[in-house]
Amino acid sequence: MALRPLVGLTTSVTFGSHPERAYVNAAYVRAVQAAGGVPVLLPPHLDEAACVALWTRLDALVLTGGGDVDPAHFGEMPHAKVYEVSAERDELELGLTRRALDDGVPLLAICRGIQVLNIALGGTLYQDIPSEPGSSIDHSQKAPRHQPTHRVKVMGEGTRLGSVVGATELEVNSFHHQAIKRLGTGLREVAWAEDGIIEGVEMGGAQPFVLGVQWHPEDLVDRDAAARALFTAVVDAARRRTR
Ligand SMILES: [Mn+2]
Repeated sequence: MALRPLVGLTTSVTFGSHPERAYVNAAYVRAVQAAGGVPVLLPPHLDEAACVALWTRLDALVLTGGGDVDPAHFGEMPHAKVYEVSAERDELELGLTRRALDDGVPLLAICRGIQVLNIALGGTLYQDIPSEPGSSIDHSQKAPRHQPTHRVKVMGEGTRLGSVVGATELEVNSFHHQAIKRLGTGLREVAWAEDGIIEGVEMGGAQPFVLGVQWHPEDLVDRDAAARALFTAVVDAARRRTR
């Protein structure tokens, strides 16, 4: 039993004129540590052998936020608003997600992560919410990251998300212009914004810990017990697991 489980955190890559870098917002690192886990950053530049070697040591996986997944992964051409597509990152994250699902490694999928999880299971996305399906809610908030801007309804009864956050209504932040359209195989939707956009998913049945949220709990942990509970839950699930 790992007392301080190793939690893999995927990273973003720079675009444009910067030298190429892999990075992650420090809020993820702090949130995993505060929950008792040891964050292990996973740059998309890992080669296959390094990835396999690391994977056998990881106790949980957190998919972080970032740019868009190439819509080719769900059989579509990119909408004009699709941005910051990284083939390397897509490949690493889709691969790790499938490994986590196959091996029963606890998985928390955040923002872009919930979209990666959905695509890995054969689902599709709205490539740009304002274009389709449209919404009265601004899911790309201009307010600071720690500030909630819309409400999310959580299915409380019989759901993992409901039991983790201990609430049927949450105030969340929102930094996404894409959202789940058709659900991936085995996923169930368990949280929604007031416009019907899916904001939370989990695996049905007896599948080990797999949770996806469309908001950014790592930026809410200082003010919100539900946000802290998400990180505690994935670290606890990792602790309980022996591999
Ligand atoms: Mn939202």
